[in-house]
Amino acid sequence: MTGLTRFDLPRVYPLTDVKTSGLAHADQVQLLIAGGATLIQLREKQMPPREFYEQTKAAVEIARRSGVRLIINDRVDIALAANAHGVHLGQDDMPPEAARRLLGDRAIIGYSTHDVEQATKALTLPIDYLAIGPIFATSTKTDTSPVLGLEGLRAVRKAVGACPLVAIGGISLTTAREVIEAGADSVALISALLSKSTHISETFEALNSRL
Ligand code: 3NM
Repeated sequence: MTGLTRFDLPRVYPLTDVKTSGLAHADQVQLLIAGGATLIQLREKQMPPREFYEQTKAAVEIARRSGVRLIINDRVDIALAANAHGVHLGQDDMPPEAARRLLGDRAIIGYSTHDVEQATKALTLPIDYLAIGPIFATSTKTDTSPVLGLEGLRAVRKAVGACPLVAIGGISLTTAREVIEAGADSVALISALLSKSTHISETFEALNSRL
């Protein structure tokens, strides 16, 4: 296991989403950084790879200038080509072992899990943090597993010990605190941060200062 006890997660972990925000990835990254984000994931499910690569390059440049770490959802190739800090992989993406071989020891690798069994199995993988979700119902992602609730999250925390743990799925500005109290080190959010796209920096800052 590489580093499953060493990676220091920020309390709030924003994910970009062009559909929710109506903004390019680099613009979302800029606004999130202005609000105080230090770790950001680019999440893109529709754009042609060429365009996503260009947007990723622009976002990486902005992030590196501010000392912010940028993680790419699913696409190990684009993370590598655009010199991002790492990738976030789902259960059906390239296996973390293969991604680690391509990206090297210093890359950040996150991994999505959806129940206690998957989370426990992931503890031996060469990853830096685990994500668990959906905690609550969400309309941002359609192919989600059953909702875990706060009880499910507590059970996962118990099963994974001190492993860096990100909670995701349907988390709002008002439920974020109870999600942290139930055992998450960090809350990952899309719609709660991005749907009011004229206030992304302010929304991030307000949530971050409360957690
Ligand atoms: N992954 P929102 S739920 C990207 O369960 C993602 O693994 C999930 O968006 C999982 O904060 C989810 O708008 C959607 O609910 C998160």
